[in-house]
Amino acid sequence: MDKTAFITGATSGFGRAAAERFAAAGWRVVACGRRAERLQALVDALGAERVHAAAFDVRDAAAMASALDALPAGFRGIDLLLNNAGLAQGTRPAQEASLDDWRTMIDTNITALVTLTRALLPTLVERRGAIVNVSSTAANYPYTGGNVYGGSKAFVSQFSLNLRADLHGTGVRVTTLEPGMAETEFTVVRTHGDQAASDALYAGAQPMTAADIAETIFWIASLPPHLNVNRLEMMPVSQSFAGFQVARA
Ligand code: NDP
Ligand code: 8X3
Repeated sequence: MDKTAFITGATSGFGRAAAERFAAAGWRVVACGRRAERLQALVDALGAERVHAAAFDVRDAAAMASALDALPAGFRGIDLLLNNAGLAQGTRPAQEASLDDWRTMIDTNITALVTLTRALLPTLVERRGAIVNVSSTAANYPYTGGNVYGGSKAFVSQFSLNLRADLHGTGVRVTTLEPGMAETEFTVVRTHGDQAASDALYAGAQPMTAADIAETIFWIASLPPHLNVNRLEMMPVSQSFAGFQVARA
């Protein structure tokens, strides 16, 4: 196996599970995130020949550029970009939400994602690689308190489909993955550190796991090169749809 995956958000949740899955299958992995000690733990567990740690904040364009410049020779030919780093911040309705939270989501989920994608596109085109962008069911179904998070993920989904159009004929594959409820650090981050709220949300719900998502991403990346999954929405069996709300006078 002579392939390299560039995985953002590899310190936790989907990204860490994906780093482990791809490394186990013999891929080289560029593992990104801010928590350098967690990236080092991945290197220690999976081997420096398999994993390169790139610690930077995806919102910092200069730090991103430096990390790309500093990639070792064996990790420069990117075959898969997994745009996974992202977050929700807050659950309050828009009229009560924090503008700082909104800006953090836009900077991370949108601006950083397009910045990194633009930087790696020449390599991906050269190598007829693949892009998997992690969106969300929140891109497709509005819910109270979803506001900018849902909007940012709708951007990710639509950007992915438009990338597909622009990359027509290059052989580069693009997928938008739209998961529903999965237990990771997502809700602890969303609630600014409320572990009890996170535990309560997932209790008894049999949510998807990070390993479920990683396996799906690995499947997408391992399909024959003439196949493209455009968008893939997934949920745990325990989750489905609810109706519209009605305000009564
Ligand atoms: P986690 O909180 O477990 O992981 C998020 C990852 O994103 C971490 O590795 C974190 O790294 C990284 N990250 C966040 N902000 C930054 C930043 N500014 N710079 C660099 N890295 C950053 O959550 P998930 O694994 O669940 O989330 C992964 C993706 O999946 C997100 O885009 C999320 O929106 C999406 N998603 C999650 C669902 C869920 O139910 N869990 C469902 C649908 C989509 P670090 O903090 O070390 O920088
Ligand atoms: C995460 C799923 O429903 O919390 O993207 O928005 S949800």
